[in-house]
Amino acid sequence: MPKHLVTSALPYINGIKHLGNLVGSLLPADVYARFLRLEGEDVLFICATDEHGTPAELSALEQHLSVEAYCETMYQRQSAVFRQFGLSFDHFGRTSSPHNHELTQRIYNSLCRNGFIVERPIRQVYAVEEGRFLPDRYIVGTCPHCGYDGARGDQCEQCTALLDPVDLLHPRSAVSGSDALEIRSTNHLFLRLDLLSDDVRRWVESHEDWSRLTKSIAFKWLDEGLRERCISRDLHWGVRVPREGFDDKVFYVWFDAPIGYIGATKEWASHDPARRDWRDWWWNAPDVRYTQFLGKDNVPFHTVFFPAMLLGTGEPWTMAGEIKSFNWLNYYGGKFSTSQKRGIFLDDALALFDPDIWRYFLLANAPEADDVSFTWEVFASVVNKDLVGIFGNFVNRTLKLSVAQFGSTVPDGGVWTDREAALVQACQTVIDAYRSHLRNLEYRKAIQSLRQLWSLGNVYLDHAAPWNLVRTERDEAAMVLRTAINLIALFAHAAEPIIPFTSNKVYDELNLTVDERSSWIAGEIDLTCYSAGRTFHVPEPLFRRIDKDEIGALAMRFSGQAKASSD
Ligand code: B3M
Ligand code: ZN
Repeated sequence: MPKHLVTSALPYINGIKHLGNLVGSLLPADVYARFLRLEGEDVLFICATDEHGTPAELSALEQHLSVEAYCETMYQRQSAVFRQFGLSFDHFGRTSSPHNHELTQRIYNSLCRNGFIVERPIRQVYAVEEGRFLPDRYIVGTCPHCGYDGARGDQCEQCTALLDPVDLLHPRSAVSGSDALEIRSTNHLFLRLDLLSDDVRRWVESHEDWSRLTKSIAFKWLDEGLRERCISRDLHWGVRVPREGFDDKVFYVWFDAPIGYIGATKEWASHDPARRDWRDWWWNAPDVRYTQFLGKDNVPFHTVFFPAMLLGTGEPWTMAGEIKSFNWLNYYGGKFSTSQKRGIFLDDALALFDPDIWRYFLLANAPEADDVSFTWEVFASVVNKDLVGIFGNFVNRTLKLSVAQFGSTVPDGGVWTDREAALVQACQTVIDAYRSHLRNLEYRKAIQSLRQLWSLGNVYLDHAAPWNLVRTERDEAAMVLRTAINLIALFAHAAEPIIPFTSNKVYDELNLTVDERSSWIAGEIDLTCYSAGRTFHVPEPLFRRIDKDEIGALAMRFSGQAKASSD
């Protein structure tokens, strides 16, 4: 039986992430990990903060913190938010961990030994007063295209033109403001992607089953021809380059970030060395099936750059079997942006609605085939229709009627009819489809199936009409309600990978035993196991309706941020 390694793209450390980050990798990875665990598979779900690079240094500078202190604070905040969303990482690590530093240097050394690293001089901007080379983003000046005077050396945020620092008019250091800048030559390291191109292509071609999005981006890069890529930077914050003359340099953040998947696994294993070995997952481990989740901007790094690094070592590293990539979730047509604070951020989202509301909505609208635009209207309509109208309503009407007629124990009496046998059949068909969608990483289809399953409950009740039967056929009414209560448990189990908090609430209300709680929908469906005489509570409505006024208020409240995008 294969073991499943699951990773989500590593959220960058600067700032609380937004809904786009959540639906673009973290949440689908969590649902998959939860699903596989429920299916009884051996799963390791790994994530970490991606901490190196210029943006972290610049954010720390802005907040007058050392970069270490800044990253520590943000790591704690990100971990807390992800926990509140129910992301069930086996380990949430940090790319700044010693494990990652060591692995990064080790992989670099192997690449060096195999002749895939070359040292070349490049011309860089040097800040005379600070006595250091400045990365592109550390240089600001006036954009030659639009005249914006805060343009960065890599890109103008106003007109989005890609820039070279030498293009800027009146360039100055973003750190000190000093304009005493010179162009000087300094040596850097390059990874010979050109030499690794054939190996990478062969590897990509061996994965015919990848999605169109993943494959098209990979081949676009390969077809354009891979060129050697600079993997060192003139920074202090990062993984030291173990090479003479490189004391003031660190590795490029995209060099050590993907190694962070391995580093975080190593850290996880170090917490229980008697029972865990990171090599079981990453080194010479043909029984591992590795699935990566990421947004489309990260595809080139996961289909070309990271694989090239691993292949270049000539060592038996585990490589991705499946790469599930996502398009963008936009905010009213514009991009969510951490740097521009546009869109809905995860801490605000949690203050507004329960995590399950977001989890369900985001997966129902996952940007799988295309970019998707978030609007409060669509959000409210999904919540009101599916969660309030279908699942919540079924639970509520079933338990309320049952209590009113038979008290708060599962009613006794009556025998099954063809209607119940047909119900089991129908549920079975939908559940089979649901499980196969989850296994195939088709989230929208999975949610459609879940919704369809829940609907079977309401259809059953409408058809059997126990509110009429209670007057004439009390035994049959009891049997119908008992069956419906069993359906509630079944529905909650099925929904667990998607809305785990709600499922657990339902388990509580139905007083499920420890064993019953951990049961899953893989076996044959049994709508009799929750038997007569057991006690339950009627929960508060599981979800609340979002009305027009509230939608208006939300759209208003977040419109400032949406508007800021266009100025
Ligand atoms: N940190 C990209 C991002 O934050 C990134 C992913 C790294 S995965 C190894 O958009
Ligand atoms: Zn510009």
